[in-house]
Amino acid sequence: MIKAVIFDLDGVIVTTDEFHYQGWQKLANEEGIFFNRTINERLRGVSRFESLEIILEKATRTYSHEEKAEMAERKNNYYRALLHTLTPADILPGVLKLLTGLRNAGIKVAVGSSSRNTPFILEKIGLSRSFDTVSDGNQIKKSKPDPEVFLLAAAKMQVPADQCLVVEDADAGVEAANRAGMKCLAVGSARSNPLANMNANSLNEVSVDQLLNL
Ligand code: B16
Ligand code: MG
Repeated sequence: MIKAVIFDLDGVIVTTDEFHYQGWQKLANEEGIFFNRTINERLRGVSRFESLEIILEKATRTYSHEEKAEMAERKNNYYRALLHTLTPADILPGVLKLLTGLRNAGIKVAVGSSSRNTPFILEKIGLSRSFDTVSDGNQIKKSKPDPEVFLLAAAKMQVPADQCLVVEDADAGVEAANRAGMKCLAVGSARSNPLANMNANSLNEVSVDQLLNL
């Protein structure tokens, strides 16, 4: 029986995934490092520093820790400039309907995101007060596919892991949900992931009843 639903943020609640791509592409261009949308798919759900390490696999020289820190910060500045354009109109289709339906059914709702920008994004889209708890990149040591971010959300809600459902758009996030012992709905980029209990293109296609009966 599902008692809580934990929503990933980037790619599930809002399309910040495109902004991440644009920020990394700009940085890679400046550094002369090959980067494209296929490589970008590997960055979904993983932390900023781990994302940079994936991008640097294509670099032709090594970078010092200081250089890496500067590059991660530069990308984050590009990304945050784009985040300033966010409004509630950027919430993905189906999200608000599900949040309302879950709350009406007495189900707890949380955010479980690797992003350190989570509080800022939630504020920009007007959802800062819409969740029982927020677990994000500022509060964890290991990012997805480690289950830490979801286990923290469950602990804060005081709901056992096997009564939680995770909604994810990243293969790393689906793996994290599995490792947490939680059910998982995979959407968007993870819509074909066979490890999920349910797959959908968009949350628009999903009803509260379907989620609660997983
Ligand atoms: P930041 P999620 C993740 O968010 C993104 O999918 C991933 O691409 C990003 O590197 C990570 O957040 C860290 O983001 O640089 O803002 O701390 O999908 O877990 O909501
Ligand atoms: Mg995501």
